[in-house]
Amino acid sequence: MKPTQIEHIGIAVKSLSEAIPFYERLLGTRCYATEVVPDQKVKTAFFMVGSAKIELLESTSDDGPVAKFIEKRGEGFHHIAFAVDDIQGALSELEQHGVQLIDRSPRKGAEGLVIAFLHPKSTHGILTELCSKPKP
Ligand code: CMX
Repeated sequence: MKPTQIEHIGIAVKSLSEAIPFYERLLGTRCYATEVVPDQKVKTAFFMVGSAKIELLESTSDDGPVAKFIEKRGEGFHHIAFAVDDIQGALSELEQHGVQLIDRSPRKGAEGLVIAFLHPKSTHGILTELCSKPKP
């Protein structure tokens, strides 16, 4: 697999309404989109930084992955997402090399992308997301 770029960096926050104005000042740019992703039990907010994005994540449910993460570790760096051309091919290749997949096939993520996660226990501690434009 060869990612084409860092698509985004995910940051878990308790409150988007508090975090968005802070990141708008820090990055000198407006949040250009917010979106609820029901599959992931999160509400997201996006900022462009060069060609990559910062994605703030607020949990929409007490039992969602981001709520559990904040309860255990507090707010902070949550995941890195790489853009790939062929997400299913990348997942198969990684699985063959012993990487533990959270998603064996892609599912719907924010911004119309298809996404899949690799378990942090098999990626040196970093929750890793692959994302790709859906095939027409
Ligand atoms: N980064 C690094 N480690 C993480 C982590 C993260 N984001 N989230 C959990 N972990 C660690 C925990 O600290 C824990 O480690 P220890 O065993 O050493 O304590 C271990 O992984 C297991 O964590 P857990 O709290 O018991 O939670 P689960 O096993 O139930 O779930 C995970 C962990 C990663 C499988 C789950 O959070 C998941 O499926 N994540 C992918 C989906 C997701 O995060 N979606 C939200 C964002 C979506 C978006 O970008 O749109």
